[in-house]
Amino acid sequence: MVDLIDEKQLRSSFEDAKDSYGKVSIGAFLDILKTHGVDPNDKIVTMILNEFEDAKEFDNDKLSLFFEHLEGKLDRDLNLRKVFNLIDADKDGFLDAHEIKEAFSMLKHPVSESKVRELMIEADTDKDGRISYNEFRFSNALKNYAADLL
Ligand SMILES: [Ca+2]
Ligand SMILES: [Ca+2]
Repeated sequence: MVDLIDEKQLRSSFEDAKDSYGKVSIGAFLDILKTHGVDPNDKIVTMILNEFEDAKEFDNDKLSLFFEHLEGKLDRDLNLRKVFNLIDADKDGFLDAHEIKEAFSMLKHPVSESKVRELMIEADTDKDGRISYNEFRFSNALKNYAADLL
C-alpha cells in the first residue's frame, strides 16, 4: 500500500543508510522501501523509479523528488478513479454513451451528443461500445472534459 508510507520514518531510515558522501545506493533504497511496507514492484513505485533510471544512488534531493512524484501520481490516480465512478451511474465498472451524455450535460460547457459519440469512438479502443477504466485513463480528451466534473 503506497498511500501508507510514513515519510518521516522513511527519511530517518534513509539518513541511517547514507554513506559518508550522503548517498544511498538504489539497492539499499529499495530495501528501505521494503522495510517500510512499500512493494518496490508496485506499479506506481516502478513508474517513479523508472524516471530515476540513470541514478545509481539516491541523495536527499532525489528522495524529495521521489516523494513529490509519489504524491502527484497518487493524487492523479485517485481523482481519476473518483471522476470515473461519478460518471459510472449504474456502477457496472464501464461508462456507456448514456452515462457520459448525462454527466457531460452537467458541465459548465455542456458537450453535444455528437461530440460525446465522437469522444466515445475515439476512447473505445476494444470497440465493445463502452469505456473501461483503462480506456478512460488513456483518453486525454475524455479525461479533460471529465476533470471539470470534480
Ligand atoms: Ca456504467
Ligand atoms: Ca471499450
